[in-house]
Parts: sequence; C-alpha cells; structure tokens
Amino acid sequence: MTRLDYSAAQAAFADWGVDSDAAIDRLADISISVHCWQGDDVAGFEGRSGSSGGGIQATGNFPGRARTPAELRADLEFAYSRIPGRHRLNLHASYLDSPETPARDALEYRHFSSWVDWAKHQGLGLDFNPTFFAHEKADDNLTLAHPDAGIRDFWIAHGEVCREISARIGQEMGSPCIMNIWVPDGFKDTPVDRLAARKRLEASLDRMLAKPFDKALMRDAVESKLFGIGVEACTVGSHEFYLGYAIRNDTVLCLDMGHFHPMESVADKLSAVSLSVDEILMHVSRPMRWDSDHVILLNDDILAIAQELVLGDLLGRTHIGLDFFDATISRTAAWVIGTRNMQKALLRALLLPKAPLQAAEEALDFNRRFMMTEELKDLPYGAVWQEFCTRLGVPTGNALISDLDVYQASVADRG
Ligand code: RNT
Ligand code: ZN
Repeated sequence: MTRLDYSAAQAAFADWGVDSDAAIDRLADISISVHCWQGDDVAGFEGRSGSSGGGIQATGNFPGRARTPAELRADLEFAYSRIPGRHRLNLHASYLDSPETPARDALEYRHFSSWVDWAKHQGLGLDFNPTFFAHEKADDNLTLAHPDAGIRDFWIAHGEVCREISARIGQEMGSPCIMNIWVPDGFKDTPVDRLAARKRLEASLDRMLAKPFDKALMRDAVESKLFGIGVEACTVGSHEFYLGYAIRNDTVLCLDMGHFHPMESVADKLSAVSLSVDEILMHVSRPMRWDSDHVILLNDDILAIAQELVLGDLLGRTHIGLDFFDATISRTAAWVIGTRNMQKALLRALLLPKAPLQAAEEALDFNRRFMMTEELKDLPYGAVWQEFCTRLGVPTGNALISDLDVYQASVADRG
C-alpha cells in the first residue's frame, strides 16, 4: 500500500486553519449503528421465507447470505474489523437467537441475551427495533393502525415487550439502547378516512409508549415514510404525523433518507427539526427512484448530511444509523464500504474551516463562501483518511479490497 504523505496533508489543512489531528480524534469518537439486516437481506431468524413485506425489498442473489446467528455474527466480526473505530449493532426483533419460537408479543430479553454477550465481548454498543413486518398479522400492511382492535393489541404488545428488551439491553450494555419504531401501515389506493387511520396509529403508539423508561436505558424513536411498494396512496405514519408526534411526546425523530420525495434534501431537514426535537436518529440510505435502500456512496447527499451534522453542531444529539441492503454484491463488502463512506463524509465535514466559512456567510460575502467551498474540494482528504485508518489499524485501498475478496470467498459456498 502506497502511503500518502500525511504531514503534507496536515500542512495543507493547517493553511486553512484546520487541525487534521483534531478531526481524526473527533472521528474516532463517532459511533455508527450498523444495521444487522444488510447481512441476510432482512430475512431474520424466525424461519419465514419469502420477502420481508411492508414494501421492504432486498433484490439479488449474490452468494454468502448469513443464514444463522452464528454466520451473521462471524460476518459482522469481519466487517467491524475493517471499519475503523468502535461502533454499534442495530438489531431487529426478528433476529432473535433462541431454540424457542416465541410469538412476537411474547419475546423476552433472554431470546436476545446471546447478542448482548457477543456485543460486550466485541466492544460494540446495541440498538433495537420491534419488527412490524414479515408476519401474517402484517400481511395487509396495517399493524398499529389496523381497524381490528385485536390486531392492534397484538402489535402494541409486541412494541411493549420490545421496549422492555431494549431497556434491559441498555442496562446490560451501560449505554442507552435506541429503539426505532417503523410500521408499514398504509393504503395501496386512496383511502376515504385518513384521519381515522392516523388516530388509530396515534392511540396505539400512546398505549405502547405509556410506560416511562429511564433515558439512560432506552429511548423511543419514530420513523416516518412517504410511500412504499403496496402502499402508494397513503402512509399513515407520514413525516408530518411523526414530526408532530415526536414533538408532543418527546421521542427521538428518525429521518430515513429514502423516505421523502427524491427531490427533497434530508440534510436540509436536520437543522429545522433540531429546533423542535431533542434527538434525531438518521437512517442513512440511498434511494434510487424509490426507497430502494442502495448501499450509500460517498456522494453529495451523504456529504451534505455530514456537513449539517458537523457545522450545525448536531453530532451530540444525533444517532447515526445505517439502513441499506443490497443482495447483488458481497454483503460484508456492502457493510464495510457503506459504513466507511459515512465516516469519510464525516471526516470531510470535520476538516472544513468552519469559522471562516460561517463568517463569510454572515457577512453576506457569498463570493468568498463560493470561492472557499470550491477550493476546499481539492484538499488531500484521502491522506487524512488513510492516516486515520492506519492509526486505528485497518487497511485502505487494494489491501482492503483483497481482504474483502478473501472473506467473501470464504462464505460464497453457503447454500
Ligand atoms: C423501512 C424502514 C425501516 C426498515 C428497517 C428494516 O422502509 O426504512 O427502517 O428498513 O427497519
Ligand atoms: Zn429506515
């Protein structure tokens, strides 16, 4: 591996008044919540075959899908070993690890305790999600907003047991477990009573979240969506619905980059919602024409998110989670490259000369701001990234690619 000249890079950033060592240290402290579901195409371990339902769709048949908790953990261990820093795992309730087959409303901490033991051993944090899809009681894409009270009760109970599990995970791990609620509820064709459905969703959430938990143990997050495959006409839990709900109920607000109109900038929403909610959960994703959950690239959308988090000083109250799944490429490569892209974007934002950029804007000197943002693009970010990876003991470039290839070859014969 050719070493790029870090001291030259350090000097180049110093010319702009930026301390690249400080940026490296800061980046090392940012934990990303890596989603378990990239490893097995959102299948989980409940033995249900076929698609996840709810409009979530992983496509592709690249070899190597993890079929068991042991395979998923082995894949994650490899992935984390090639991602610099200390991170978290975001687990869905459908990923229980138990010889028992409890119903979703009868899940208990013990069905997940092996994940906790493993995460502790690996030095990872843990987040959790109830699973309101891939289930016969969700097959018509209505759960918490279902007109049938019995079905709503079932899903409320599922959410309640998941909150207990999350709190216990947070206690065991010594770090708050962020529990994200996403339900697929919606209508394929135009409903005549949107308000009734939204009132049912609200009432179900109110009951589900009635029990208070210490924020040091767990925090509830709510995730909106614009539309999904099969619910094109109306999503009950829309952005306006959950923005209001989160403000009124003091929950974390989850913004998924695939859950808005493709022309909307999710980065632009961060500062706006930060005035009304204490904490934000990002689901970093890449929609292509729809909520397709492509692996994130180091592209303008991701750079804009990172820039808003850094320049808006929102890192301290934003949880960065990933939400993509591509089954046409190596699942471990998708995890590693995708997570590193989020980190690269954060590094670039941390290397910006914040004060002079803000001063130019405040002085309405848009010419200076323009000249600076464009000249800054030529700085040697790659050398700082390589230095960061070297300090944290992970490879870059061709060395990384050959590691990813070797690991993929080792899992390619899974049936
Ligand atoms: C679905 C939501 C949700 C899921 C995961 C698996 O559109 O984005 O976050 O992707 O819970
Ligand atoms: Zn999401």
